[in-house]
Amino acid sequence: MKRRLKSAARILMFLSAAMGVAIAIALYAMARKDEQHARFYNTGKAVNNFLSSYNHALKDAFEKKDTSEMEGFYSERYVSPGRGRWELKREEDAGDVTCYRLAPEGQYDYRKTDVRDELARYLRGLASIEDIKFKIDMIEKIELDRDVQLTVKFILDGTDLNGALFQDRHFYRWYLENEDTTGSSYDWKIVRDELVEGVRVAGDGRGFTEVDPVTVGIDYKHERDPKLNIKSPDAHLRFGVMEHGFGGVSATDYNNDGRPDIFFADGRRSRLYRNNGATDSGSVSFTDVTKEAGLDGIDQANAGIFADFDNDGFEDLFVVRYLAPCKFFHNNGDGTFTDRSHDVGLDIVAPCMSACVLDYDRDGYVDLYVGVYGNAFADIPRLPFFAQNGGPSRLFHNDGGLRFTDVTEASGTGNTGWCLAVAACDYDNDGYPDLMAANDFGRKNLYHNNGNGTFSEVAKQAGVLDFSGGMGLAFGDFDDDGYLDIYTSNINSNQRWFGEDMTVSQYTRNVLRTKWSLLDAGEYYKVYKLLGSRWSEVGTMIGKGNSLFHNNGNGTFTEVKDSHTNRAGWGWGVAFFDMDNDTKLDIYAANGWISNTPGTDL
Ligand SMILES: [Ca+2]
Ligand SMILES: [Ca+2]
Ligand SMILES: [Ca+2]
Ligand SMILES: [Ca+2]
Repeated sequence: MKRRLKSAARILMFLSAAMGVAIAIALYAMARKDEQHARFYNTGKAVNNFLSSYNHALKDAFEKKDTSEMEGFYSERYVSPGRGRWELKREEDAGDVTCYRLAPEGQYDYRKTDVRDELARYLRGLASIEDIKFKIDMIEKIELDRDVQLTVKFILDGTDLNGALFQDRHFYRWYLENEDTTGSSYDWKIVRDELVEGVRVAGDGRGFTEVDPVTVGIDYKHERDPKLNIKSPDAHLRFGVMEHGFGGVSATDYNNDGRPDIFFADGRRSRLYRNNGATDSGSVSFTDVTKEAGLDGIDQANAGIFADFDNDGFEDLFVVRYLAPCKFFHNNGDGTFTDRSHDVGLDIVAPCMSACVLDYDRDGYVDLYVGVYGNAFADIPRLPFFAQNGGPSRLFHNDGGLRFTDVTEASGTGNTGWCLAVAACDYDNDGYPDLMAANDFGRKNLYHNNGNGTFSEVAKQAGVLDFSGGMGLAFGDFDDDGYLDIYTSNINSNQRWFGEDMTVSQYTRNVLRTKWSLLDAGEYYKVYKLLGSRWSEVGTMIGKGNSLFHNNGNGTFTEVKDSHTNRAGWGWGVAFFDMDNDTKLDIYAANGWISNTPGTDL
């Protein structure tokens, strides 16, 4: 017995020694990787500084009409074999704008003097510059501190010699080498460049006329929910970003006079403006009818959803509120509303953010789906790219007029992401409306309506996981094939390069060293199950911007990557509409964020 114990102790000692060695090796390997990551980060930062200097020098060159300083950015060894000259070539006119594409002319080798002449020619074609942006798009290859192959995004807003407003969006592939001889600093030079893609869109800027809302009677100014003001000592927000996430606007004809009215959902005082119609001279006016309609005093509101829930011919109002009881107002048909929130069963309290209506069981009564975010007072998004500690979003069945039943669980629609937007449409044309949800810090959910009161989550199979900071959703058949396509809004970041593999693995190492590696192991496994071997790309997916998905007509979607619709800033709301009545759907993508100093927006 004693001998057995002794040998067990020996084995145990050997095992712990082996484990100790394994841990030491792992920690050493991790430290080496950390150091590599730090060099990756510094190289990236130095390249960003190079781009920023290039940007300023280009502006100076335009103002001084002298491109000699630009030569300093190109190596004496610069040569681009077979590059040829890049020229803007006019494409077909698209409505009231003109599109040009940058294309190579000839196939001869390009030298430093050729680039200088090309830049001078380009700048001579401009009458004014409003803004220039030069950013890293992607780092394609990197030898730390030595050379970098990257794609660069160049955006220039200005006017041309004919007075047209235009924007150039060009992508170049630059090969940079560090020509610093001291070995301790960075002196990047371009040794070769290639054209990836270049587009110019020009127009007269008069497609729409801006009207000061006050001149037409709309004196509304947005205010935030006071409880979310982080400057106030009472606001104990764990997730402070929430203070910016408020407000919404709806157009509806609440009094059936054929003219769309406007409702603003507000943090302090929501407002309804009646559209008085146009006078003979064409001028339109609105009147603030909030009080007389019985809608005064609605605060903490994120969205006003108008729909005729009881089929009496007048649009009723559901108000989505954040951690305050949601509201339901019955439209009395005489220009007034009555608060029926409690007796219809919709005075729910949750971090509600958005809502949409759909008659999911086709009983003739519109049902309601409410998108629920996370509780910013109690939580932060658990994982920045896969937060599942929000919600649940909720589906309410309309029981035939003015009574609703929560059917979230039975229907399988309780999305637990930090949901910012929901939308309904019958994407597979089976006659039953389906549901989609956009989640902040996560993926999209697509709920296929099975036609029997239940839904199946099919985002992965349908190809619309679309990992990012999901903000908005829109359905529209942009190619007129009879199947509704999807446009989502996400974050497009100038610092997307910082989300590349090396940073994701750095993040993984950091997590491994904390208790979270055990606590969140299940969440990481879920991400892996969704993305498979592509999991390490999640960092770049997050910052890549809005997505346009074409409906293949068989229940799946394909992202239209060359549609030029993804770079719309930090996306918020999105909509399809036909701006010029040519029957082809256009897109309006709102964006907005509190930007830091240029180049540091993530
Ligand atoms: Ca009604
Ligand atoms: Ca229904
Ligand atoms: Ca369907
Ligand atoms: Ca379509």
